[in-house]
Amino acid sequence: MHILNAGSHTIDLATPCVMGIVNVTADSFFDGGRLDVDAAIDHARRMLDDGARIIDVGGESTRPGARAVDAEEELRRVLPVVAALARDGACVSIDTMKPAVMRAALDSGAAIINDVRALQAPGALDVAAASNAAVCLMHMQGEPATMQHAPAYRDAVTEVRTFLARRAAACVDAGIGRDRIVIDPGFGFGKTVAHNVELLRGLDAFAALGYAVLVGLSRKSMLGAIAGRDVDERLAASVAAALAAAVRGARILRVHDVAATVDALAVWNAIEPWPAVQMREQAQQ
Ligand code: 7PJ
Repeated sequence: MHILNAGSHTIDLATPCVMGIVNVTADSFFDGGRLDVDAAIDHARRMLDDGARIIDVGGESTRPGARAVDAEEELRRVLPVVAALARDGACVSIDTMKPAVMRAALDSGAAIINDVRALQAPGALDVAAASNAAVCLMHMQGEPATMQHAPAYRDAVTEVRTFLARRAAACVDAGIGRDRIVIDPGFGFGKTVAHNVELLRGLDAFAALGYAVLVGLSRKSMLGAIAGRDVDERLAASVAAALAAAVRGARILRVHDVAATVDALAVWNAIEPWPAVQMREQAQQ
């Protein structure tokens, strides 16, 4: 089975799919974000036309040094966007660390909780368990404000994989089925360029855990470091990274550039088989 169950949506992950990023923020690192709700909705609808399977809506930037936003302000930004897209029938993911925002977004029709803190905030796991939404558990070393100061691992792949396996097990213990769980190594979240490369090269070890793997590499600074490009010149590098991840078993690609990524996947799809990643079935719990 290669299925992700997310609220009323059943997402076929036999081939990789694309999650389009919509930032309703003032200070996101690439597209600057859009505080204008209508512009954010239009942008998301274009991504859906371009082939995005999921739209990830965020109202608080997690980039290093970004300003924190309180729950009320975050909700004011994201809820109208979540509600409009959910009304369209889109599969909407809410990118937040706050349980109150998770709950309100689910009430407005979100089908996936995407949490860079892997549901470790008090109450977050309970919100997810009380719903039928899917969850994306991401690894981060440290805190957004300081995570890039001195990231250190003995063995990045082993440490990150162990953390994600533990968080996924906590979800299963709380009653969240494996068919609702997504794991993500968290590229750029408390990692040097060398750590990120190591994690991407070792991505099959994450896929082998039996949960759907999501990666977010789009326009990130590691690609700037490798290609020597500013953020607005990282399209080709981002598409290459997305393909490299998909070949190693990633099944959800979180990107800004939906059309280009969908095209690249279509070409690969026509030529090469995707690795048969083993998603564990519920019966095996
Ligand atoms: C990620 C994310 C990521 C998941 C951001 C950016 C920075 N959520 N939210 N994975 N990155 N799951 O958009 O580059 O890598 S915010």
